[in-house]
Amino acid sequence: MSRQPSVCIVGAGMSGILMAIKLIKRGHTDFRIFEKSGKVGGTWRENRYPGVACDVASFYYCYDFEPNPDWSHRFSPGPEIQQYFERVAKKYNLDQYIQYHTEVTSAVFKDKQWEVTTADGQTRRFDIYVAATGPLNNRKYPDIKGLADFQGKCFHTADWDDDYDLTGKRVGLIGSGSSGVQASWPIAQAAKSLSIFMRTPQWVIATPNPEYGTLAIALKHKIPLLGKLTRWFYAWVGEQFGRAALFPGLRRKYIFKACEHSLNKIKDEALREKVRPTDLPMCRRMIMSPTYHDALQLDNVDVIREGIEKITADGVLCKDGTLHQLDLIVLATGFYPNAWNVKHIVGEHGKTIDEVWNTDKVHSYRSITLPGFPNYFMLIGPNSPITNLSLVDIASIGVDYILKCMDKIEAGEFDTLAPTVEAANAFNQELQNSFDGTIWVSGCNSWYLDDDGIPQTWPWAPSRFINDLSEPDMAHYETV
Ligand code: N01
Repeated sequence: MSRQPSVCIVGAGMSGILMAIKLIKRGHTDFRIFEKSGKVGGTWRENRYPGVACDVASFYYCYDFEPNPDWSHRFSPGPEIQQYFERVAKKYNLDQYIQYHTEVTSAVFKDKQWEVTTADGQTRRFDIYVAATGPLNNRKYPDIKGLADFQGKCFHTADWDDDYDLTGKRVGLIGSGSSGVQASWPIAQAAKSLSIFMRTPQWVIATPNPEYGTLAIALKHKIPLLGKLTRWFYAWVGEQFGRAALFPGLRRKYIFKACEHSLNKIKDEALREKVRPTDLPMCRRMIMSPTYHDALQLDNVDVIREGIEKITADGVLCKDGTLHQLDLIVLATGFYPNAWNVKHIVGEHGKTIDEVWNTDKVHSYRSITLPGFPNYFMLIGPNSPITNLSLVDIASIGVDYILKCMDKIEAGEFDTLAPTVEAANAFNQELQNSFDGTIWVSGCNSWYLDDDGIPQTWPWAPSRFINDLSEPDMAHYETV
């Protein structure tokens, strides 16, 4: 291939935008981004529920080459994060490369290229396919009897109705993971009442979320090193959390203590015990919230642990026979992980990724490539270190890896590459054998675990991810 390989990027969220910018920075313009919606931002465009924020500090949850001295809080609100990605996309003129309202309906590997068909019926060919669709974009709706019978309003946290006025409303919130926890305080503040239907309590650290004053912001503008130091500091904090999840020790003990300390913010013992998790902190996603424990103690908030029997026209009927009459039901019931639109991606042997994963479980080679799918790359793919590294870092490391593969293609070393089955199997075998001692297998149920109870995370330190993806190991690849 004596020309720049053409690149198809699917998704204009945090990782798709990053891929595009790094291509541009390298002088590469032969690429297209397909985005199913009308805006960039991905997660932050979709998740607009009240209270949405990132549990990674803002100075760390942004691109290192596009620092933002203007972050308003340690954990800035979701709309501010969305504005950041919109601003960066605008700065790099990404609109000219993005095809909005265009869903990819199939991608078939043929004659050393990806034949990509979109919902508008068009088909184009690309040398490289980058799935930048994120690990959590497929909403999970609860399988509760009668949900469709409810006569009030009902929506998922990722489909928040911005026009719905909460004032004076009786709101039911099903789910108490990160989304439900974050939404509790602002809903309780605005609504008449909030009934939280909590099936499994989760540990929540009451992390303070200070606002950065004008002086702090001005200083960060004047001395960019301050922003960099803040970023490094939060990267270090993140690493401590990551290590605590991997093996027992002081870090883990400290986090357990912080969780217990946070729970003790609930003064009423009965309420405290009602929401006390029975599993270990970090086994499920650790939740950070400065307001959750306060929200639970508000007079208009009720925590219901009785279990849902069914939903009726008027509200939620619990197993103890109580009918909770509601105007709105918010489904904070999460997402299906690894929904990569994989039903429509057909590799060189004529099988879709979905078929391959149904036979061999969800797997990858080092989270980024897949045997039988040449020049196919996943950003934040299966088993990425989503629990011990910022997603921005994971995406960035992945993008750099893809660019290194592209360098080799451009240098004429080969046209296509795909990991060998042996290399992927060896990686996955080692991965599955390495979870002993990690917190994720300490006995809880979470979206981290696959159907066999194997975590879909990274069992090693982030340094191994950085190292494993620092350079494509060509001994593990088949090339054409
Ligand atoms: O979803 P979840 P989420 N009846 O899967 C409950 C990221 N995120 O949207 O545990 C009753 O964690 C379910 O109960 P149970 C982050 O990675 C990040 O909150 O299955 N309840 C659980 O309580 C996070 O981990 C941020 O018993 C039902 C809840 O719904 C991931 O997204 C913010 C039920 C689902 O919790 C997902 O978080 C938001 C049923 N039938 C999200 N079905 C930040 O960065 C489900 N539930 C801060």
